[in-house]
Amino acid sequence: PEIKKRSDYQQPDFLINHVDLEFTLAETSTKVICVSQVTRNGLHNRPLILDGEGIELLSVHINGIEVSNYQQTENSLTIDTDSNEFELRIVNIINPKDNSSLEGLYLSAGAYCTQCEAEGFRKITYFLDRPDVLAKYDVTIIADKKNFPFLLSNGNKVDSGELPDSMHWVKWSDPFNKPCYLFALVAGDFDLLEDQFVTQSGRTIALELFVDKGMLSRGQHALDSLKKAMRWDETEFGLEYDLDIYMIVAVDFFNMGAMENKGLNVFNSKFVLADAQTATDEDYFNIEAVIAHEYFHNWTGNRVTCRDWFQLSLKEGLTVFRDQQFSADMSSPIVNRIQNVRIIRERQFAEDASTMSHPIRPDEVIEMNNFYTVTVYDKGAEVIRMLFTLLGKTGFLAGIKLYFKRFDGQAVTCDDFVQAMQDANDKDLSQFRRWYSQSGTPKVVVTDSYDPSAKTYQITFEQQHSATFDQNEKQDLVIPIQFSLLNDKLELIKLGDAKQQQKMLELHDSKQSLEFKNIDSKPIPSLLHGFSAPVKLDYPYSQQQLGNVMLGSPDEFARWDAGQKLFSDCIHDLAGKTQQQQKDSINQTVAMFEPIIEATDISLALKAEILTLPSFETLFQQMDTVDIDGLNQSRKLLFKALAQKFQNNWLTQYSKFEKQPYAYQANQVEQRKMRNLALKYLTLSGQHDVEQLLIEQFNGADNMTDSLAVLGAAQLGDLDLFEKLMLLFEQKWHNDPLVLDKWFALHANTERPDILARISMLMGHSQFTINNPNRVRALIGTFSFFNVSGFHNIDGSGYKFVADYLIKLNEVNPQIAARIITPLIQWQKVDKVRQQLMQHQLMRIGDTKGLSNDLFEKISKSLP
Ligand code: B3K
Ligand code: ZN
Repeated sequence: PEIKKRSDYQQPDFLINHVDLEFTLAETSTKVICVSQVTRNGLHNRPLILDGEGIELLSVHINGIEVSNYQQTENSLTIDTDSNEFELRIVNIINPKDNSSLEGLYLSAGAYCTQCEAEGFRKITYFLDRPDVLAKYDVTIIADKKNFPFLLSNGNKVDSGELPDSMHWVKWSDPFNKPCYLFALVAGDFDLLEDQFVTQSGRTIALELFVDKGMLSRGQHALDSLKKAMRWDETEFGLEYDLDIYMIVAVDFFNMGAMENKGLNVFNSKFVLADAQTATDEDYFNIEAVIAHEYFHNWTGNRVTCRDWFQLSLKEGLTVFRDQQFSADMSSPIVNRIQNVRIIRERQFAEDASTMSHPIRPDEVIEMNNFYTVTVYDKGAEVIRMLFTLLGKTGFLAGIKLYFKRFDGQAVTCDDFVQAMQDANDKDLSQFRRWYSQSGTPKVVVTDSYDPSAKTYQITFEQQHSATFDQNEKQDLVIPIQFSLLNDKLELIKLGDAKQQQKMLELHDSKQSLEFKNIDSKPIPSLLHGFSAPVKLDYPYSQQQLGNVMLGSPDEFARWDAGQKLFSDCIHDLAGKTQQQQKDSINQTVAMFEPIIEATDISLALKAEILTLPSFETLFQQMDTVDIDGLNQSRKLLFKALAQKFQNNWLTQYSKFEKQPYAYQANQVEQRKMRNLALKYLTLSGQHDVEQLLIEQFNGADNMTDSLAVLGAAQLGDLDLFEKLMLLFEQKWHNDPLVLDKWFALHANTERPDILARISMLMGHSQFTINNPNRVRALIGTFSFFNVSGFHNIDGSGYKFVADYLIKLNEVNPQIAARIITPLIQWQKVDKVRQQLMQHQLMRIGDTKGLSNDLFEKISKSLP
């Protein structure tokens, strides 16, 4: 397969400014007529080369005259013409029914829908499938009226009519220029939830949410979220919606979360449907976030789009940043920030440590779908956040304003974005731009010294960069570091002349020092407030100092982070110790958390976060080489000790809050969070009456959060009750695939010797199908990402199991296969025996006949 390089970018040879599409929908042979108004771009006589994949071509006309002197290859159509301006008419057939890749036009449980980003439009018709070709679209859809009463596309409905044989048609017109990746078509029978939104300038927007029949009552939260997002974008960014109608369709078969097609978002039903019985607090949260994310794309992505796919972070990093800010405003900023950071530390650091390491703006790509990554999205958002920190909110918004003024309606680059930020603020961002081109996780090493006689304190920050799999040479970056200093009474030391208590250092040299005068005793630094940069921080904290930061830092993030470090240090230090030493060390750490349980100066939500152990994945990323079994064991030891030491406190926390009928509401959410954390600890503490508690909560729960928490706790405690409750759960929900996914995932994540047999059996469940990404992610994805003991079984059976499955999935849905292979290519930190076992399986997959580009790219990079 061909490697595409960012540096090879060329303007398109031709432009298309108007497209007239007509679809006659039929399951195995949908007819597509595409009439494009084409103009030659610049002075040249190169032919027109269109992209296309899996298309049956019927005819080509230029200016009404049929032509036959074209050349077809497996994925292109070359047409030679002298005209500089012409109408191109292409008629072709596609087969939505057999399209299991869920890219292009496909069937999702009987409904037609499309997914064109990144390069799926070429599966619909021959076209210039690249984001810098912007056109206006008129779309006519023809289908049987009974099965497909709703025929939808982008923009406004402009006409419709009846046809013989109970067929009908609808015509849509989108007044905005767009690249073809934002094209969408949906046809089906749905329940429709309708509402309105009045914009800040007084325009009324029709809001329409399409869901599966019978699911209407589960759509309200999504619709409410949409209205909140629309208002927030007006008040925070001054951005108003631009069409008269905004449609969202929820479908069951979908490769990702959702898609921001202009005026017609298509969503994975998981990110739309919710009610108390079937969705958890986390689901409610995610729905609000994804609805907002797609809505925010209307400006950051659609009105201003990417020039080429290497620039993906232009829209994704920025839009993730925007949805994070929105979520923070809608609920608890600190809990949100912690969640963002968890993703970076668990997944983005892992990606950067692996053979898939790439900058947020990649330089080389084989399959674009492989670059919808935590690096491009979440590290991309961290880079935007650093701009926000460096420029301040006012400066940042001035940059955004200039960006839209300059580039509205255009397809641009990450550099264009940074330039707008630079010009609006008159700040030189040339060194900052390296964040776009450099991969890897920087390390910031902090050292300090105190001179008691001179009463001066010096603190030194040094940035260190190691080579990554994709890049050897590294340069110094601009790293904003927010911090403060505490004295031994945990009071804040004033920094600088103003009464400033928090300082921001812009670290741009490899090493920078700051000196503070009139300091009475050696301060404790509280570092990287709010996770002000996506780096690993290294300061030789003593346990006591960490305890002090956890209790006394003015920054809630730093407090949480200090607690996490106390836990991680303890876990990592257990290796190689005698049992007695382990016990002592654990007791010492655990005791430090006593004041947190009693604390009244933090929210319940933050308290629950502080009392949650770092995940296995986070701990994994803190090491250069990992003893998998040892780490897993050590984490469990500490978990159990926390459970036992605070047994009574957990019971108090568990019983303290009065139960209210379920509502997705901040105070209820945090109470449930604490209660269910306490339930976990209680279960783990081995108290004999905990089963009673679990059964009572399971039977009494009026919501999915509380029911699922019982299952999670019973699983963690390795109780027999787990199996019994799982059975009851399955009986109750076997007709509800979205709920059943939670059940599949719980099974897949269980530590048991016969886990593979269990998963194989579940693959035969009537609700399981390899064709539905949600099912596959729940069962196979959960196993490979999270079932540490099963996946990493030293006999290699876990790796083989996943490999076998990926070989099958490669044929059905390469995109999903390439996602699930992630844990298998992250062999760099595990022991040599496992490394070999993993690589062996990678080679087996690599040898598969008909290997997709998606898997090829990841495997070929990851083999030595
Ligand atoms: N832009 C889409 C992602 C498309 C992924 C293509 N493999 C969703 C989003 O980021 O909003
Ligand atoms: Zn996005």
